[in-house]
Amino acid sequence: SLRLRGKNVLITGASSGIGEACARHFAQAGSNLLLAARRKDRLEKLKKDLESQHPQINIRTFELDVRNRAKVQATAATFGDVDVLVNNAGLVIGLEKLEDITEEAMDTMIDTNVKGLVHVTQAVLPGMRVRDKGHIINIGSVAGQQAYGNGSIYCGSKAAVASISKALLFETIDTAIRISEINPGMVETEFSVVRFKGDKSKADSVYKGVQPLDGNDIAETVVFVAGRPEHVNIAEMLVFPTNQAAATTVYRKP
Ligand code: NDP
Ligand code: 8X3
Repeated sequence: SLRLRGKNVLITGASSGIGEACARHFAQAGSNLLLAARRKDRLEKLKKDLESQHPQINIRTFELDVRNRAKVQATAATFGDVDVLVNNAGLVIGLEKLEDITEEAMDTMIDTNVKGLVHVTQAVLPGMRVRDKGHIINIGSVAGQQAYGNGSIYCGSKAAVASISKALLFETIDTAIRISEINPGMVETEFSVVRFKGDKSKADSVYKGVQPLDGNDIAETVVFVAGRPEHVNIAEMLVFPTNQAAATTVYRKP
């Protein structure tokens, strides 16, 4: 959409999967990019790649752990005006019963998926209010709408993202700021590799016999949502692969 040309788009978790695909699609739309993640080397590679394809856009990269509130605040002070914030950084650790989830895994999920999203939003939303414009797009999950066994903390963290997104709709109702929540179903990224701590065969088995979404499928919806006219807010979207019906219900070809 021409509407995204020259806009400043901040994407957290831009080093992989959905976030990286969003970076590519916003670059295609002519947006300037602020790319954040912990793995700066990956962001640098992505920046070089995108700069060669889209010499007219401006790209900056930020080594940023969204769990670090002070660092988020300090880094955000250098962003300038953010037109679109894609709160995408997130992860799941393990697939275990509640009583077996370690404190470390619990903290990592809640600190990243919930508190990290809040940290970045708190750093960016005040400027949007001053300018009375801006768009925050939160990446939730079907897991935030439907809990499943062995997913308690992750599902809870994404339910929190859903509640926060909905509360923000009220808190920005008298402004031109838009709040959107995009809830993907099964997307093949590094998500399952991270979930199973690098066990690639366990990760691959998640997608066996079914065609999952890929990062580009979600990036297309994010760019679509961001590219609507300013009086249109797509508040919520649930995006499944065709053979998925619910959080853990997919049809697998025998
Ligand atoms: P990936 O593992 O491919 O990407 C996750 C991204 O999050 C990476 O860029 C990672 O960067 C970043 N990240 C993780 N922790 C932090 C942190 N503390 N600070 C900053 N960045 C961080 O997975 P996806 O692309 O699939 O995940 C993106 C989002 O989509 C997540 O919020 C996930 O919950 C959600 N989602 C995924 C689904 C799926 O099936 N894949 C379905 C529904 C939702 P780095 O490690 O460099 O910091
Ligand atoms: C990711 C989808 O079902 O693996 O948010 O939790 S699921």
